[in-house]
Amino acid sequence: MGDKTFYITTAIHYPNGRPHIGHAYEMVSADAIARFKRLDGYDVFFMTGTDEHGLKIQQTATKNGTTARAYVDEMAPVFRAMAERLDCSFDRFIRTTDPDHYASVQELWRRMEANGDIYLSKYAGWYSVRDEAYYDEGELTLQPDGSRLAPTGTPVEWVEEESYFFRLSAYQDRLLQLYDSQPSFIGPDTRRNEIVSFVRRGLEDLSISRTTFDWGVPVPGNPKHVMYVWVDALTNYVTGCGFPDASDRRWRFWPADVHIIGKDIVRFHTVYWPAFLMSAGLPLPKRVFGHGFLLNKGEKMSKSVGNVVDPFDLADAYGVDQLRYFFMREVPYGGDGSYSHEVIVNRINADLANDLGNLAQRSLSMIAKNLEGRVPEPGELTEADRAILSQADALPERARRAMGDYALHTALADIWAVVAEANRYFASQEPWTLRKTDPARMATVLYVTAEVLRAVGVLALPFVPTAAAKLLNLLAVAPDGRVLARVGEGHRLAPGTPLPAPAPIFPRYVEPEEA
Ligand code: ME8
Repeated sequence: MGDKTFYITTAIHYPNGRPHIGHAYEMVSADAIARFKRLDGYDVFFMTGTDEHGLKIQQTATKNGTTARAYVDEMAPVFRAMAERLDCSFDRFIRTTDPDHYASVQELWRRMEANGDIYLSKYAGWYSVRDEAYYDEGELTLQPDGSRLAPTGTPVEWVEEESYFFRLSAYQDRLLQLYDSQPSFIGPDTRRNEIVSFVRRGLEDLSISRTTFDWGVPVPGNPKHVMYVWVDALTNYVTGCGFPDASDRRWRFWPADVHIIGKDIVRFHTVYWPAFLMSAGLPLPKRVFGHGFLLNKGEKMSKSVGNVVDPFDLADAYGVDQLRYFFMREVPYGGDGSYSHEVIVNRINADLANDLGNLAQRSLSMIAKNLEGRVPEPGELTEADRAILSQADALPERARRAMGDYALHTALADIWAVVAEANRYFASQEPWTLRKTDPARMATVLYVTAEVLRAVGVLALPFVPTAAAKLLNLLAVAPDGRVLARVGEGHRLAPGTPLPAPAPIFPRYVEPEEA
């Protein structure tokens, strides 16, 4: 472990239904970033989890004839199982019902109160139960029947209750100053612009407690109130680092390097969350990155439309690595993308089975058949050899740059560009012809190809962990060689090393009826 730390979180997911493809997408993409940073020598803390309080959960539980507690105890493990099924390397799966979280949120509240930012008043406004948010009159659309809809399309109702308020209005200048002095705080840029103009329009104080239901964290000193679910939810990020215990060994991870969240909750993370932290006197996260939405052939997924795609079914149908690759390669990170069977099959067969799978299979079988299954002894390198090797050697730096901007799709495109180039190299060198005409040259070509595959294998680990590990096994790369620092000239494969028998790493996807 290096001494450079990296703390990355996903949003904590509402377990008021089964996980959907959006949850899977967020988890997998955050996992790839976490794995990439580990590969690059960072001491990484990766946290995901479930957001279990609030009216919506309570209502769903009641509808299911059970208690909120029993309901979340049944659903949270399904989210955890999904993270495990998708090979996500989380270090903690936090639940907002965890006892240490209660202690943490209540302490954050006390600190905000001690700073003079919390006061008791009355709240009256248009509330969407489904969004767990109040909306301004001006944001609503009036329906022909006189009812009103939130901008998200959900119904709102008029609610009046005694409520604690957070003095958000006092933070406008400090927030604008933050966006200005730390331009990378909000990514991608489109999201940043939206937030800056939202905050410029002025901020109202925020109602942060509820008395109309009790499934939440009690307000310290006034347990008639439970905390507004977003105060509770956002605080999970510091709970994970041991807050309020600054002597906890995980506290070294705070402030977070990045919160990975979806575009719909950027406002909560870049307006409310930094204001709460400023009020409590805690350091702010370095970056909040809002990824896009995955749509089902262009349509937003929703339970009412019936097009929610079960991530467990997708993993069974296509394979975990295949699904992960599709998510990260197909959709430019930060933008929206759409899902369809055709596109995913095309990606699996073209990029994985053909480009990488075949190249590995062909070159490694030639080594097995003609070179006693040992890493070949290269002769003098030609211009073509040096060109492809230098492209492979440049991958760590290129990937660091792309991943530094959370351009996961670019990192993958760069890796697969080297795979494509290696295929062209292999085809033009014709090692199968050299076998008869110039076996020494064949050995060099196979050596160079194996070296490129080694670089690709290491670089692909964060994205397709199982298949990449298989490829590195086939190349007899030791565990300590599976890091970015070992890619390149100083650490080439040692000629003569015995290799295991080649085996396919990416099978073609065959339609079940054809199989
Ligand atoms: O918002 N495509 O939970 P959530 C991609 N509990 N991402 C999607 C998506 C889609 N179709 N639909 C949702 C919450 N997401 C809160 C978060 S954090 C302190 C509290 C993303 O279960 C969404 O943007 O509704 C969010 O980042 C995450 O999935 C969880 O959504």
